[in-house]
Amino acid sequence: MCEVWPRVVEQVSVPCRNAGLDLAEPFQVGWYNRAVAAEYRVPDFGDPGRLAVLLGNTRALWPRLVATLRARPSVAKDPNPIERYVTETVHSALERLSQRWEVRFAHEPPPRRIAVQRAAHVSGLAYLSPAHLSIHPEHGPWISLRAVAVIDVAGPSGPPREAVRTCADCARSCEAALARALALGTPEMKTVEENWQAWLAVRDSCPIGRASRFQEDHIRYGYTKDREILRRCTMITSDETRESDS
Ligand code: B12
Ligand code: SF4
Repeated sequence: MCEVWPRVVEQVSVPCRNAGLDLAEPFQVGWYNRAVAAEYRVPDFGDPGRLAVLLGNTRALWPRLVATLRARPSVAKDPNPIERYVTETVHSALERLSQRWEVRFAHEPPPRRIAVQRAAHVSGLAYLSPAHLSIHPEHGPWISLRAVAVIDVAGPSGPPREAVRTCADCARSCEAALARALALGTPEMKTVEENWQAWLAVRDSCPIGRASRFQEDHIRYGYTKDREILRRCTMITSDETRESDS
């Protein structure tokens, strides 16, 4: 019998890709739910064999995001513009499906938090490294993981996929870089923002995926959340932001 899930994945991934969320990895929801503690599990519609799709992005996101922020000043003014953009993009892709669906975003706090790097590992998208970064075989650590969608249709069968063991034969330069970053303070978002260059050095220490390094503005905004970067990239003046977008 012909499987339905590849077509469903296509229906979700094409609009996401067009919006810069260019990574979509299908998996069986039970692969993930069995690998994580109860508080990180996602709904499975009563069947661990249902389809799940991990959505993320490479450097493809930034130009699409900037174009959207320019066209829709209210998104640019949102306190968390990337989260809003990702949420709207994924919801609009899922709303086109005829099946039931549920979604959890990587930015959602507990009790809806997901262990999205574990999803990347069991789906085969990216290997979970000693630096606590998910390493994609082509893009290295230069990926962001955004959401897990669960769709009420039978998913891929068989055992979990093995992520390519990117770290197997590596000199592990990331470990020294991680130790240097940790020496600057407890790893909380505030200390990451204050010492962002040291945390950036962790990613930069990985030899995989250097050609996929994010654009400089994307990097700076991602680590510092400095709104000035968005203002400069989108060149939105205060007059423009007063005009409402639809
Ligand atoms: C909380 C959090 C953090 C905390 C982690 C501390 C902690 N005790 O958990 C802090 C603030 C330190 C942090 C820092 C950063 N993070 Co962060 N973070 C998260 C978040 C929102 C939740 C993690 C979580 O609780 N997972 C659930 C638990 C159960 O999973 P786990 O497998 O047990 O633990 C994993 C993580 O928690 C993390 N972790 C756990 N303990 C520690 C301790 C240290 C020192 C660090 C660095 C990480 C870390 O690594 C584990 C896997 O190895 C995820 C998104 C998500 N929903 O997963 C992003 C996420 C993991 N972060 C991400 C990134 C990019 C960063 C930063 C580079 C800064 C940034 N935002 O750009 C830095 C540095 C990371 C690095 N390794 O170099 C990306 C990773 C992408 C990738 N390619 O792997 C994610 C997936 C967000 C995203 N949208 O893509 N992060
Ligand atoms: S430096 Fe090596 S061990 Fe570290 S994340 Fe990259 S490939 Fe893995």
